[in-house]
Amino acid sequence: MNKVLSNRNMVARLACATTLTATTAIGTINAAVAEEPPRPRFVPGQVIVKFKSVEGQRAEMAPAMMASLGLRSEPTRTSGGEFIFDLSQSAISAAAAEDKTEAKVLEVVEQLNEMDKVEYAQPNWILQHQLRQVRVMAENGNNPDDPLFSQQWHFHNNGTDEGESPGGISLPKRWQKGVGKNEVVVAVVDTGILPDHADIVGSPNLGKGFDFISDSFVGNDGDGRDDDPTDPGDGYSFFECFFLNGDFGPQDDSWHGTHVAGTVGVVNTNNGEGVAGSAWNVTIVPVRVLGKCGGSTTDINDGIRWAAGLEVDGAPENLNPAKIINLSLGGPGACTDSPATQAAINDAVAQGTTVIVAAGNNARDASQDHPASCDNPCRSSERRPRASSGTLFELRRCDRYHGTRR
Ligand SMILES: [Ca+2]
Ligand SMILES: [Ca+2]
Ligand SMILES: [Ca+2]
Repeated sequence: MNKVLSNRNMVARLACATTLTATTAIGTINAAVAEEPPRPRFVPGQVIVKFKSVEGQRAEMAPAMMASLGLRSEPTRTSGGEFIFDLSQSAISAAAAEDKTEAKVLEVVEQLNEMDKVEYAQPNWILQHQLRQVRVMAENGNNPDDPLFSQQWHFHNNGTDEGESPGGISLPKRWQKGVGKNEVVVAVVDTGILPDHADIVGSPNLGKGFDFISDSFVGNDGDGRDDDPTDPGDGYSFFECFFLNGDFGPQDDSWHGTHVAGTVGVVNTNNGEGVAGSAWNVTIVPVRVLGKCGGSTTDINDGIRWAAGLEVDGAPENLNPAKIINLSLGGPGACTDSPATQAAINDAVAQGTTVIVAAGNNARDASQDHPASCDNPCRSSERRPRASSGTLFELRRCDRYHGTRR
């Protein structure tokens, strides 16, 4: 357990944080609306630093140097070997007096990146999910027998005939060749899961997950990290999250992780209840990283590595390493601004895991989002671009199709 992170009160420190936007990488649809990209936001007062030398990292940042940068002397180590530094109280007070806390973090990041011994330094960006809009289509009447399948138009066979939907991913055709295997593990790195949902309870597809949200306010479950990835809801009241995600609110609970996991296949399919999943027999491992106002880069990265089967301090061994990681999350800013995110994806890919990220939501150029713009993942866009939008969308494209698979 990361005690330093788990004991933090993010509300008190969020005088100037921001937003990244999460999306559904597998399935579903979003009404793309062109808009100005939101300002990237980050955990106030936090800086992520990766030193070039693996050994003796603490020794390389002398107390005098930390003090000169305005950093506290007890950083927290991440799963990527980075350190999370907090601004010292005196530095925060001095910056706050001039309303420049956010600028101070960026200034320190710049100073650190100029040091020879620093591989990279960056803010601890905050990412967020994005609500989906599911379009209700006419009754399909095709298999399976789940009553709401008729509304899952994105699953239908592509076409305009009866029972078909333009843009459908033609799952009925694919199901004729097979409905998936339980040994295929998909980690849904998102807001968690509702294990007692009527269409999920008792599902053999639900594997053991973990809750990586270290801040109790964001986690909204009364504590920091824990072994229960149940989603307690991520709704917020007026102004509660404004400094974190720029939204005045209020906002209802999204249940985004349950939605994504259900789309992939955690739900019981062909059971005469609720909806159908894409893969009827897949194993879903819910990895909770997004809560109220979003989620931090460091929590998300720990979740990515754990999902891939890598060791993370404070978390138990993942007995179901993922063949596929679904990241329906992201936010403004190119991946080059978050090398820690790139490092986590690289580590997962090195394990033989395929990483799928959302791209193109809200009609934002994928090159200006991360992790959509990171190297290695497959990008899944939910909507083809409108020719007039000038927006870059990448539809289910993999930069590299990995030869090694579990
Ligand atoms: Ca918790
Ligand atoms: Ca929990
Ligand atoms: Ca069902």
